Amino acid sequence: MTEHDTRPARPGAGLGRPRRLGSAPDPDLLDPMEQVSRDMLEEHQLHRLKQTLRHAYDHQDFYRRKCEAAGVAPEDLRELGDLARFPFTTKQDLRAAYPFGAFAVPMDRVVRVHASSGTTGHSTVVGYTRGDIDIWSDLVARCIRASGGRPGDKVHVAYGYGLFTGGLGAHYGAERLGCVTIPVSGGQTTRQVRLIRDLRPQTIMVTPSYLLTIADEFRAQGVDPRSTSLRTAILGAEPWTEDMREEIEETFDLHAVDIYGLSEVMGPGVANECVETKDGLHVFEDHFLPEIVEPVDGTPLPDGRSGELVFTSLTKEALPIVRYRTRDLSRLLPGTARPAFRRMAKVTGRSDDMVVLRGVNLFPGQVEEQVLRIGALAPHFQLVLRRPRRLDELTVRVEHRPEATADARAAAGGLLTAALREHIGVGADVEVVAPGTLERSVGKIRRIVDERTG
Ligand code: DLL
Repeated sequence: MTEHDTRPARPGAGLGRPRRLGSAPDPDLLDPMEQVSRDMLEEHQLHRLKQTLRHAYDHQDFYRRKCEAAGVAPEDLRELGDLARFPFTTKQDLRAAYPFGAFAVPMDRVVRVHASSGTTGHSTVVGYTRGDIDIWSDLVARCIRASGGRPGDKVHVAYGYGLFTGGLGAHYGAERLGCVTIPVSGGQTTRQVRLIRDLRPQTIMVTPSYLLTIADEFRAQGVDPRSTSLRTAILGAEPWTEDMREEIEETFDLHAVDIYGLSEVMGPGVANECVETKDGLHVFEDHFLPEIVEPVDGTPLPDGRSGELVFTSLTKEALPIVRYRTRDLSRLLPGTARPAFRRMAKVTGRSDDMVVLRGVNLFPGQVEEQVLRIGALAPHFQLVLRRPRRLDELTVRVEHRPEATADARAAAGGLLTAALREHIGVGADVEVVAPGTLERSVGKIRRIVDERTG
């Protein structure tokens, strides 16, 4: 690093904890909108929100019909709080409009489509005008910079390229920031490792679960992952916990920073953590208005309360989206490193990934926390659901670390069962299996294996 280099230092480098965090970027590096006052931001939001509602109402049939049924029209919005009177948009609305029915511009203005990674039924197709791609690129550039990346850095993109928004979204943002963009996509893990060793990127953009797969491959090749050139990992597209952050930072000696987004709202770059605080993700509120609602009945909840995230786009042209129900669970907090933008707490899970076991609600992230607190266990686990006799049963299948002693391995299962009971209140069987037994992720990981029948 040179004297003028504003990139954050590596976190550990033998310093031990507490981790030395990077410093805030030079204000000259920030977008003007990242530095405005909250009042000025809200003025912008109101102006843009009025435009978005008008655009959606005039050009999105399904949304106009919903507004008519609810008895509201764009002119009813006078202040930001009036948004709560407008109907939600749901995944079902977008599915019913498949493939292009939700587009609000003529097809000759659409320059790109992506599709959501829907696990059930039709996926949803989303579209972008040239202007949308431009703003998306700016926002992902903002994310990389907030994570510690700087123009001239090499960025290894291991999110999948294709209909998934991860690869191309990251790619355009890295180019926009002026980085040397390495478009690797997901998979071919041996090659990922070779490219990291040979091209020496400073930044990697990848799902946290796939980064663990890459770490295994480094070790398999006899290379310590801490010895690589990587100093920043921009991780998202799936939930991951603070314990996982610690695991990954320790494994690679880098800063692990959270990036959030979803295709229906844009793709990656709706919110991102700032490396100097790593305290939740600043929502880019000049382009997206976040709300938290009660997941069952949709009642708006105040900042600080946990519930389902809802987003309204403020500048999108091809697919404006009003009050989109994400099913992601989080809460809104005041801004820190970017004071005007509120933060969203790390997503704890999706309401569709919630397992209800004898009345107790459980998310894979809660199991992840407990697994990672037991030294002998590796961060590779699955939740297997079965229904042997009318009642659901959960088995946590988890790998032990290769270096764990026989005694530690023997004790680990019991420790995890006890921790799950004590901290989450569920009774689960634990099967400790050998390293490399469980399926590895090359993108978004599947944590829940549902073997229930009937
Ligand atoms: O996953 C966009 C993305 C790509 C985000 C790369 C970040 C990095 P979809 O395939 O539409 O888009 O899936 C969106 O993924 O509703 C969340 O459930 C989950 N998700 C995305 N980012 C995070 C995150 C992309 N940082 C769905 N933490 C969202 C937790 C996340 N969950």
